[in-house]
Amino acid sequence: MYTHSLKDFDSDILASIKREQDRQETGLEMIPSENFVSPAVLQALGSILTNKYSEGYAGKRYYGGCEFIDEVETLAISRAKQLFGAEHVNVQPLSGAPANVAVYFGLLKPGDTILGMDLSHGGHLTHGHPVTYMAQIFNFVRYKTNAEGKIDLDNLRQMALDHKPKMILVGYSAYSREIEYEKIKAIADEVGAITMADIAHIAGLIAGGQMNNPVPLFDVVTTTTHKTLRGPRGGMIMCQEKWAKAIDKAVFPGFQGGPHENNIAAKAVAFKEALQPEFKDYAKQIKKNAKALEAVFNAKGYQLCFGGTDNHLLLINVFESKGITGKEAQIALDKAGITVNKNMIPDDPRAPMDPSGIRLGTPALTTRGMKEAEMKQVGDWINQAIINAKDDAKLANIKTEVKELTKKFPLYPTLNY
Ligand code: DSN
Repeated sequence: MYTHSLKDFDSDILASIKREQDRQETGLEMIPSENFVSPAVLQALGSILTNKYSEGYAGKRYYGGCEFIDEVETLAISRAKQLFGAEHVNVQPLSGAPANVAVYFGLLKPGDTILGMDLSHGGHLTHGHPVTYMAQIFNFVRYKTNAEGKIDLDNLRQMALDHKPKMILVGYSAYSREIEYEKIKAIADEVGAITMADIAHIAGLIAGGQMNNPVPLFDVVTTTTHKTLRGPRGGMIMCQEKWAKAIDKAVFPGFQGGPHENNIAAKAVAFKEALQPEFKDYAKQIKKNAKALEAVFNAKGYQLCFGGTDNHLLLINVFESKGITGKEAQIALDKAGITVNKNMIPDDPRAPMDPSGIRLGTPALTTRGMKEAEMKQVGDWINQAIINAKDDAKLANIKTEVKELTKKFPLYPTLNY
């Protein structure tokens, strides 16, 4: 029936894929939520599993012909349980935002109060930002970090006592410090709140044993699978057995339709990779590399939000440090072949589309095999690009040097479309 390949049939899309592959190969990817999946994950993702409808769960599907799909999904679940020590896992969420929304609807009622972190202090849009529809349905109250850049647990406790939330939510997308789950659980227990952690950014560091794991302690934990966990773009919910039915019902039929089983197969492959001993070394190196960058930026007079990093990322106030906005820094770094993202800093006086900060991290460069020595060089290039942001010739020179470095760390040498 079908004989045409992408190459034969759609040269336009193939050309775009190749250009993007070249961009990934020859640049430095430092957006902390991005990573590079293995060829094995790509293979599962591009498999014929995409052809199959399978609403429901293993053994209880609405369609026939699901016996092999059941094998795939069951394996993904058991590997995730082993990786995080979870009682119950749902691997169907299409990504992190739908996973969070399913949890809110599964465990709460409209109007219930959720205590979550303010976006500019490192939280996430889906943790109650007023622009989201969730904020029209649930009553989000937002806590912040203190002047030292730490989560002020006394203040969090006082807010919990004042607002009596049904849920306390931790886990962040721009916060660079460790989280004290036991202490947060104790506060939640005092007010009878459900505990939820969104570990999307740090799931790989937790799986690799390099950060505290909330899964055995918290009621419910959501994650994406494509960040430090290095799997395909997708989501997952882990919870205590007592919430299993409510969570599964919320994901399907409450919120989603047919699961993307090719994606679930790719998650299973990534979980198997994360269960290998070498994944621990990877997670360790992510942190070492972030520390190496922290040292460079400290030495060069940059203001690091939250005082530095315990994980894979740094949030840098470039506006205060070097008089350049986050947007200007992002553009300059793009020209130098280094990809980061502009980002709000805590209580940012500037606008979200042109904020004071940039956010950068080490998961993707660590996947390529880069270590502390390369981070020293990369930190230096970032500083050079920022202080020479208007000098296109200098930025082009950095880009040439960046390209030379990337040749020593090939990304997909065997991948050929
Ligand atoms: N967009 C992701 C990030 O970059 O952190 C979070 O959803």
